[in-house]
This record gives sequence, C-alpha cells and structure tokens, in this order.
Amino acid sequence: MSTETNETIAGDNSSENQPKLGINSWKPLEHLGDSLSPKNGSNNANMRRNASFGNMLPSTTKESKVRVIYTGGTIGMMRNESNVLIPIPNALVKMIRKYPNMHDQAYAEKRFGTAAGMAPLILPFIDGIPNRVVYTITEYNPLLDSSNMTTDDWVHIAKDIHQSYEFFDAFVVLHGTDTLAYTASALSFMLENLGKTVIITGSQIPIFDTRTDGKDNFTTALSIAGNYVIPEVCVLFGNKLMRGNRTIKVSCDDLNAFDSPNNVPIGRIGINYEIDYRLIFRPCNISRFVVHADMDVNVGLLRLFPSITSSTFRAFLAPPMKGVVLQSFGSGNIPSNRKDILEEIRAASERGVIIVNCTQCSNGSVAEIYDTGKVLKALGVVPGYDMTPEAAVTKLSYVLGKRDWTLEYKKQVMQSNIRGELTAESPLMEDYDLIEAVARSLHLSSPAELSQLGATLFPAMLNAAVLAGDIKKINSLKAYGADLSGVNHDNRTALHIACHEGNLPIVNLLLQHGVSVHIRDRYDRTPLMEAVSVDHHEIIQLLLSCGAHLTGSMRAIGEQLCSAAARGSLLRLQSFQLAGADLAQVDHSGRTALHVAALHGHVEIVEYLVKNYDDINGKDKLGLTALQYAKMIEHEEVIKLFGDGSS
Ligand code: ASN
Repeated sequence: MSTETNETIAGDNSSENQPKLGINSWKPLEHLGDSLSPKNGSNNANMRRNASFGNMLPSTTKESKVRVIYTGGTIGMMRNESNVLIPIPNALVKMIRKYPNMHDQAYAEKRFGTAAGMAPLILPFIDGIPNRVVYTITEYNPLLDSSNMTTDDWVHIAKDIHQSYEFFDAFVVLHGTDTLAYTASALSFMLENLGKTVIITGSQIPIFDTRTDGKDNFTTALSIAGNYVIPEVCVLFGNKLMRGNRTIKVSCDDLNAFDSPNNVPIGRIGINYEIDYRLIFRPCNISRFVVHADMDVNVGLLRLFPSITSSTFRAFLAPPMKGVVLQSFGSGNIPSNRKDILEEIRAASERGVIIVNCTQCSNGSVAEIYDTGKVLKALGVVPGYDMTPEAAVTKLSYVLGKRDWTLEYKKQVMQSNIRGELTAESPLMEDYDLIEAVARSLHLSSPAELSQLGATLFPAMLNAAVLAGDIKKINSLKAYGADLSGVNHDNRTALHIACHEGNLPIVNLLLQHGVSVHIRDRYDRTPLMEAVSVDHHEIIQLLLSCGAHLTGSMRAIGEQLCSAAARGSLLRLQSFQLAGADLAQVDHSGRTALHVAALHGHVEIVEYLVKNYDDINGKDKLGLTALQYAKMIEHEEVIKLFGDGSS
C-alpha cells in the first residue's frame, strides 16, 4: 500500500482532501476561536491539542473524538457503470455527509457554524448513548481489497494510530473482511500497552447499498468506540463485539461473517449494547502505549493432511523460514509413526525455527492427551493452545521481530497469554461467595440477577476500600470477582478516587490490574487531572508512565493556570507542568499565568515563570504584557524580575 494518506474530513468540495494525515484535519476549527496563538513557546503537542474543539462543547453535551481509518474493502465500495463493485477514492466522506443516519448536519452547523461543511462528521444522537461521537475519516491511497494487504499495511495502520493517539479517544478501522482477522490479530500484538478502544469492522454489502450491513457495523463501531473504554483491538461484526485476535472469518455470505469460537464475545449488539467488562483484557504493565512495527515476514502456516510428504515439510521449513504454525489434527496430534516427518521437524527446531502447534479445528485447544500429541513437545515444538491460525502466525511475526529477545524467551512468549489470544490453563472459577450470600438473603438466583447484584455492590464496596486505603480489601474484592475497572454513576473509576486521595500504593495496584488511565468522569476529569488537583507529583509521574495525558480544552487549562497563579500556588503550576501543560497557555482573556502572577505581585511565581517562558512579552486581549501589570500595581520587586529586555 502506498504510504500516502488522504485525510478526508471536509465538505463537498475539492479542498476537503488534505494532502497529509493527522491533526491538520482539525485545522478549520482553529478559526472557531479555540486555537492557541503559537506564541509563548507553546510546544507542538499543545498547539495541536489546541486545534481540537474542547471548550466549544455545549456544557450539557459530552463528545468524544474518533479517528476512522478507511483502508478499503467492500464496505466503502460503490458500483460503477458496469455494476461492478470498486473502491472510489474520496467518495466515502462526501456520501456520508448526505446520509442523516450517519452524519448530523444540523448539530454540525450549530457546533461549527459556517465551517460545518469542512468540519468533522458527527454521529447522530442515539437514545441511551451519552457521548456524541465526532469523527474524522482518514482514507488510504490506494484503497485496497483486503486480500491485497500485507504486513506493511498493518504497520501503516499501527503508526497512524500511534501518531494521533493523544488527539482521539478511540479508533475505528474500516477494512475488507477477507483478511480482517489477520489485521486484527497483528494489530493486537503491535499496539503495546494500548489504553484506548480500537475497533475494526467492515461489511459484506457496501455501505450505500440498500441491504447493507455496513451502515450498522460502522455506526455501532463508532458509538461503542466513542462511549466505552475497551483497551483492546476488537472486531465488530453483525451482532458481536469480539476480541480481535480471537476472530476468524467463518462465512463468505452470512452477514454474521465472523466468529470467536474459543472466546465469549466481549459484547452483544441488540437493541442495547451488552458489554461484559469482566471479559476485557487489560494491559497490566506500567508502560506507555508504543507500536512495535518490526514484524518478521519469514513465517508460515503449514496444514497437516494424511500422507503429507517429508519433502513438503523440508521445503516449507527451509531457510529463510523462522517460524511456522503447524496446524495439527484434533487436539494437537501428528502421525507419530512418520519418522521422516518427525526428523524434519526436529532438524528445523534445532536450527532455531520456532514451530507452534495449533489445531486445525476451529473450536478447542491443543492438549497432550494422546501419544501423537506428546511427540511434538519432545521435538521442541511449542503448544499454541487455542490460538486461531491468524493469531498464531501474526504473533510469530511479532515475536520474531523482537530482535533483542532470546530464542528461549520467544518460545516462552509464544505459549503465554499476552493479549488474551490464548487460554493456557483452565480458567480459575471466580469466587462469588459474598454475592451469593447477599443473593440468597434477597432470594435472587438467576445468573442475570446475580450479575446485576455484583454490578451494584462491587463499585460501592471498591470505592469504600479505596477511600479507606485498604489494599487487602481491594485484593479480596478482586478475588470475589469485582471489576476493578468498573465505573460508578458519575463514571468515576477507583483510579479517579485513589488519585484524588493521593494514595500512591493503591494507584499502583490499580494500574497493575489494568485500570484505564483514559476514562473521563461525568465532569470530563481524568485520573491525571485528579492527581494534579492534589499536587501529587509521584502519582502524576506514574500515570504519565502509563500513557496518561491531558485532555480537553487547553483554554480550560489556561484558566486553571491563571487561577493557580492568582492564588499564589506555585506547586499547582508545577503539577500542571509535570502533567504536560504549557505554562504559557492563555485563558479566555488571553492572559497567561505570568500576567496574573504579576498583577497579584507573587514574586516567587513570577520568578519561576519568567525562567520557564520563551517569550515573557505576550499580550493579553487588552494589549497588556505581564510587566505592564506589575507596573500598574507598582511592584518593584516583580518589575525587576522581567529584566531590561522586557516591554
Ligand atoms: N474482498 C473484500 C475484502 O476483503 C471482502 C469484503 O470486504 N467483504 O476486501
């Protein structure tokens, strides 16, 4: 695939196809008043964040921003004069703007005024779904049938997500269905420590055809992406939201074309969305989101069949092959009486080729039940348990691309569960004793009632344990089946509370259990903002190392910086700085913290800010500099801090 990308966010005119991807796409919004003038040394990230539309949000409406990456596939295809389906470059966005069930033009006009024709797309209101989803579509060039996609295309998608990670709440990838399960599996490995929702979808019938499944798949993917934090690469298709690396394409013509045979879907799509939070696989490392783009292409899938020849084996396993998924019979068996084949396997394994044993059956796992299965392990073959072939081969490609890992470690990783892609041991039964005791006294018995009871009790008990700083209780609630990532009615997680309480050990514990740093509560506050609000620098640092970042309107942060400066709180300014804020950010009056500190005669703060500003002569909307404020209040000590070169 070409590396050229079209960012198509604009209206029905030729200027809508921005030549480059990325945050350029939000540029038209700068005219709408929330952009930061690039003075005062604001860094790139802050400038780009300012190009978002944070404080234009009507106070009653919550919005989330989703980046759609359109790679090709049937979903976006249209019929040409000969009634043949082909992808038509730059047509998707133009068409979507005309479909009121995919784009809310009235809202866009209210929100973006005259720039609405150039503005991002807006998913129409959906009853029961809180956030309005504002989305922009990045169209790849050329658009590809997914059968033509390669490892390079996975890298392209992964890098695009990485490049815009901080500026969007979630990502939706539109993809052809034929190799969609491979891409989903590959991305699940390449996107390390993913903290945001990534949903891949496509369709069997083009999105603008009357009987399309594409419109439902697309709008459902958008609304889930914009409303749930599911830090996984998921596949949304038909009535299921599935873990990407567990999916396989099971039908060429059924509208429910994908299945996840060895893993219960994360969500069921009906009139309502039923997302089972307990099934979400969360990264439990305290590390930032990164992309591993170095995928080794010397991998393959070898499907066993009766009477397969040893020369086929020899040819297949020969250099440059480095990793092979052996699709064995049943629960991992190969003909143990075929010494010629066993010899080829042993020789390849001794040369350092990683051979992973996966079953040909779409359902079930390899296990050493029979002698015919045991023999492979003795030859150095690694069990792949219940991995799909798609997951196993892309995982091999990922693992082999880790140049600094030893062969032994690579083999270890191949048989370990790193992204929820395999079930290595029988799952532990969770202990629901506590819930059962309450349920008995309330005469509740159905699974739905029990799970409802758990969902009601656990968040309150968890919050109480966090407030009490009781790590033991948190651990035992977890053992009872509580979801540590659950939210209360204010959409606050235990992590918000622990950050606000300034409890570093609990923050650490919750992060180790994969609680997301990106969930915004009802007031749009992230755990990072909570940590800033209590000036807990160690917690701020810990959250940053997990990929947390400031969100929303930079002007709002400017207000808070000015307010901290007015109060004389140097510590708060340092907290914001540590969290990634630009101390020179202006408020709605164009004032910086320096203006306000000068006006209030806070010597220590002025001294600190003067050192941290690239330009101390910035003017507010009244045309005044910070020094002029100091002169107005005749504060000699402050005036001196500005030095001779100031105006
Ligand atoms: N051939 C198409 C593709 O994979 C199939 C589809 O999208 N339904 O690109």
